[in-house]
Amino acid sequence: MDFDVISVIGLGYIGLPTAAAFAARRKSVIGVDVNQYAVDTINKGEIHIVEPELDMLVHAAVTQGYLRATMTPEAADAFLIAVPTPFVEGFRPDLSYIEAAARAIAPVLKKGNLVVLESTSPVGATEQMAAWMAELRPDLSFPQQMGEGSDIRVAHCPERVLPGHVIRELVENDRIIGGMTPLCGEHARTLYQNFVRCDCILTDARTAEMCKLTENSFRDVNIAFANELSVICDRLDINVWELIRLANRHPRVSILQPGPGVGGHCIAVDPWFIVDSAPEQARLIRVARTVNDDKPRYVIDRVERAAKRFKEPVIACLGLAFKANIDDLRESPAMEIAHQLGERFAGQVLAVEPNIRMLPPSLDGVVQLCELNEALAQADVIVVLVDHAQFKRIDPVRMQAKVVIDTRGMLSNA
Ligand code: SAJ
Repeated sequence: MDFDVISVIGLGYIGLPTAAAFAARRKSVIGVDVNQYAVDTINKGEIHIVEPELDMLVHAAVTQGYLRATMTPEAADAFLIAVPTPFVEGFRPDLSYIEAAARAIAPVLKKGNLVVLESTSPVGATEQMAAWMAELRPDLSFPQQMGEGSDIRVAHCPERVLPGHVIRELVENDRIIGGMTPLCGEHARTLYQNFVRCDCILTDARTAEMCKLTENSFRDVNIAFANELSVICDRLDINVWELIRLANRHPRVSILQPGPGVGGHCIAVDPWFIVDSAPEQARLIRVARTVNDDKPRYVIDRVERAAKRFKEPVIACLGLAFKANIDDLRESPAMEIAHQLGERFAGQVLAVEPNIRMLPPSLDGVVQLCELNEALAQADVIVVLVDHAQFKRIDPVRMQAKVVIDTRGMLSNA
């Protein structure tokens, strides 16, 4: 089986690097996105998102003619769907982007095509995607109807890359590939072996879906353990960072780091897909989500208590991104904390975020974006929300006369 033309649907944080990775292997790649700005930017050889090294890859792919973007799907040998899967009211998964993508490519599908769902999805989503395509193309057979003899092959291959390290991890991470039939899996493996240097391991689609959710839930539960420890240690007057360092000297203990909460589009979302599909059974996973979601409120309470010592306290929030050394503010606990503090202490809250040039609309007029030096000079209370590299270089002397609330253990772990 040959995959000469590959179409990637969804040119965001996952789709665009993946499209560029295939293009770098001299495959002809058609990127499809509903966002006109993204399509135009990519066709100029530029990028609309921030990810190290991606700009060079996309520039090369476009100028050498291996990658082009469009808003309308076209015929290809393989289709990869990398669209968002957020949740809606009641933490229920929202498959509407997958449905829209499946319906958009259905008209251009032809016998022998492979369709791979990359989006992190609840169990059963790949089968559902195949059903949507089958509904629109009664002239073609799909695996749920014809098994190994189907015209169209369908598989799930969840993305597993870490933002900030996407280009390296795309190539170096193992891939879990869940075919709707074993042959579907084998076709998908052949496709990914174009650029994946590590193992492509085959399973069925439902196990692959659950595997991705399990990975992120495992991390969420473990961060919740660290966050709960940090609250217990505050109560018992113990330095949680030292405690974790000591406990981790045990050969079978490896505790993660507490923080102001869990952000991003993945770890704070995916566990809910498991809870939604098995609400009675997923008790620990649900509680972990709640523990992590409660952490920003706990931080705000601490800041409010600390601020009581001052008549008109100036509060500096260090960091707005959802984790260190990135510019991504999506679902960031730091944003939530800065926002609530800004409303509570109007005109007195400064925010330092070296990775952005202007505040997002939700914080505009609520807090004041300022340089690190100015914030350190003016603040009575300093709240470390993100351990960006720039903050780690702060001379501790500059914080001595301040009240410091360090949610990341930046000072204790220095
Ligand atoms: N965090 C802590 N303490 C820790 C580690 C992380 O509070 O010890 C917080 C971070 O500050 C951040 C959040 O958790 O707010 C998530 O950050 P992360 O670095 O753990 O993960 P993401 O969301 O950037 O990427 C995760 C990764 N999954 C796992 O490591 C199991 C990545 O491999 C996935 O591809 C990605 O989710 C995804 O797209 O699903």
